[in-house]
Amino acid sequence: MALVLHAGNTNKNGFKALIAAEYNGVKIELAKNFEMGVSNKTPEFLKMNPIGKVPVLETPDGAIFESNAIARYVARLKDDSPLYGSSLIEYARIEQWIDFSSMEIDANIGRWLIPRLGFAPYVPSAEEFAISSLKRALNALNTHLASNTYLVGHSVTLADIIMTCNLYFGFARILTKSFTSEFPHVERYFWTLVNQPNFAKVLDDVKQAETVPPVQSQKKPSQQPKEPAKPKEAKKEPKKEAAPKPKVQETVEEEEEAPKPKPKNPLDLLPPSKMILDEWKRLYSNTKTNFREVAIKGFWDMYDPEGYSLWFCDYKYNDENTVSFVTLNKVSGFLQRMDLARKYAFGKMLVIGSEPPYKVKGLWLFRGTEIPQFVLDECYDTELYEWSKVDISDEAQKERVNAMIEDQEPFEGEALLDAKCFK
Ligand SMILES: N[C@@H](CCC(=O)N[C@@H](CS)C(=O)NCC(=O)O)C(=O)O
Repeated sequence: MALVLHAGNTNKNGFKALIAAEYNGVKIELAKNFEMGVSNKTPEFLKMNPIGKVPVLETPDGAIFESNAIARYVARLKDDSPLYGSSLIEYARIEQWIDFSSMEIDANIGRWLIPRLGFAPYVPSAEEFAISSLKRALNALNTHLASNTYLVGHSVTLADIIMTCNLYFGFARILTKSFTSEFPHVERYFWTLVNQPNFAKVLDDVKQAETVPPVQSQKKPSQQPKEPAKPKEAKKEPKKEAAPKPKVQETVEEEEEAPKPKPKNPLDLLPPSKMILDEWKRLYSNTKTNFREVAIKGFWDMYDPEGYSLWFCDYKYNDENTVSFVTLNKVSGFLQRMDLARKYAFGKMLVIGSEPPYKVKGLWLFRGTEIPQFVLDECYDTELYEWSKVDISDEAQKERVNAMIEDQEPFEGEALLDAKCFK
């Protein structure tokens, strides 16, 4: 018998097991035609979970309820799965972060959100307490993530899966950008993880809440949806191979609209430029010798200050770059997230220093005379850097551009740990 998960396909508690299954190559089917408030009230369902809550996982050995327990089961289905760590201390730390994420993060997000949606009494002093408890927890998480890419060890574990699912619910519903910007390492962690392929197969199109939901009048028990309402698609049978891509739109059913034509990027509407970005990228990649004479000279011959701009960026939190691979991962994550600007940008990122703390400095060439708005809006890493426009009438600044393009070492008197190129 296959594993069958009973839950609607917007249930972040169900996502925990689905993501763990992607990592472990385990097949989980979603219960057919599951309908919240109906399917979980049947006598058959109550035999699996006497309080009728979802998710429930049916296994060949019987049912399991409680989403963390279900996710643990899936994580352990594969022998030696890295999701569960490789030593007693790692195992304990994974459990530590699972509990922290459930009790300190998820519970406080719920205490803030649920009364606002009218599903519990709204008490301002209780809300204040929930927010301050959540901030206290996020602050601790932020400090941990300043020098760790993952919660435990050097790869994704079940703790990251559960933490990310809980943050996902918060980010999607109530944790607006102005709230999360106080926790830049949590933001980096969250966006990096939701973009990992095994997460992205389950969590589709993650969008951060733009506003804190207004306080609604309290609903009667019968009106209370116990699980996020499903988008229309949820009633369809899940696809066989892949977990269905859920959406976090919970309390309001959305009408499905015909796909609108993709709006043109405003940068495509700029007057044509004599500089062809791809030509520069080709010249950069193909120049193997005489880099100064060929590539750098070629760059300035091509450069069009009316159609493009050059920017220096400086990481604001260099003091926290105490671990080399974490620093390198941060920079790689930034470059990954800049993928959306590939047609409009070229960049060099230098990780500087022979010992910690490492400095991260970069040079970016953007189409247009400003940093494109969609880059500022969609690539949150841009906020982690101080940006200054290169003044090309200043020879010293031009020389700094050359040194960065060339990976000149020493750079500003220091060795380079690494130089990464975005092209
Ligand atoms: N601690 C449980 C929470 C489960 C839970 O609250 N499920 C909600 C949907 S997200 C539910 O089934 N509510 C139905 C009800 O309360 O009757 C878990 O992690 O599985």
